[in-house]
Amino acid sequence: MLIRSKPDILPSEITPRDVYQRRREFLQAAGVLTAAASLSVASIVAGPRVARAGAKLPNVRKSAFSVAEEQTPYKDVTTYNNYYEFGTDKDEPAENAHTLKTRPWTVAVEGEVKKPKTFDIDELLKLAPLEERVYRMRCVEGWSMVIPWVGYPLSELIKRVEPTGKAKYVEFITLADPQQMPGITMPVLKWPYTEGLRMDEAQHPLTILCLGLYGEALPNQNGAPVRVVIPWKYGFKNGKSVVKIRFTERQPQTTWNIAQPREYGFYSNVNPEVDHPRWSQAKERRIGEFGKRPTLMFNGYAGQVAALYAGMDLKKNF
Ligand SMILES: Nc1nc2c(c(=O)[nH]1)N[C@H]1C(S)=C(S)[C@@H](COP(=O)(O)O)O[C@H]1N2
Ligand SMILES: [Mo]
Repeated sequence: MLIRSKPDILPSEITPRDVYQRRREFLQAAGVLTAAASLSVASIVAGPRVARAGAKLPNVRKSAFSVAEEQTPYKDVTTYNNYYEFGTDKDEPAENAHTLKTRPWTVAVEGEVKKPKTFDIDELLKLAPLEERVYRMRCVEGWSMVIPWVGYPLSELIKRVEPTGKAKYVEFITLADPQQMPGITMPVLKWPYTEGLRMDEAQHPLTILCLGLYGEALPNQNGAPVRVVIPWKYGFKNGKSVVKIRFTERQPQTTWNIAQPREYGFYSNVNPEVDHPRWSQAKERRIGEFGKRPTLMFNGYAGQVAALYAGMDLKKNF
């Protein structure tokens, strides 16, 4: 995500990765990297390899909602992150998020519900069968990944708290603890980071409460221990390290909309026809690939979600 004081952050953020990828591809093409040498050269170029610390999640079943595209390597998924509470550079969350304490952890579900309840994280892990959901993810900055998330439909949680007739929206409030999160001391965003969905979006079967990736508990930098994932919307809608879920009658405020209302709307559906005021959204760079590919309407999920927006002007409701 971009802040006004750093208007050129987009190309400068993407460039170091391009350099790394190109160099690696070049070395491979030139035959310089044998299977054995490739690891060590890659780690010199890219820094130390990431330890896989996440506990394996039990009984994860496959889901028909997964896409069959090539998955972004674990290393990229866990070292190229946006998590401003741990710093605004892509590599900072992986470096800094070890200070996040993910136990004990609770998620308070409140507002327009008949059965408000505070869920313990270990209860959430067992609330519904865990599924692997391989989703395309698209950041508003112009890059994308394919990530095998683990979770279950958010609707599983929603139905247990029984929303009232007044519930029209769901607000997600994430952790904001300066003791654990060095980035909170920087006034780059209004903390806590909050996001929101309309009820029908929140109940859509693609929307998941996410507890892991690559078959393991979520790494801290990816939003441990629990986040939301909504694959047809820009990355910033996918709030990390959620501590509160509130059902509301009025459309909730969202962090990026507060920061830059002209640039980040409430809906934030991936839409190649609505440019960001400062750059085109027509194409994206899949992390690990050369060149760019066209961005698809609703990130390729139009068949499943377009009906949610029938009759809406998506240029106005961006
Ligand atoms: N709490 C919180 N959630 C957040 C963010 C953040 O800075 N803080 N960044 C968002 C943005 S801009 C993106 S692209 C995704 C990145 O998720 P990933 O690092 O797991 O790929 O997280 C989103 N959720
Ligand atoms: Mo993003």
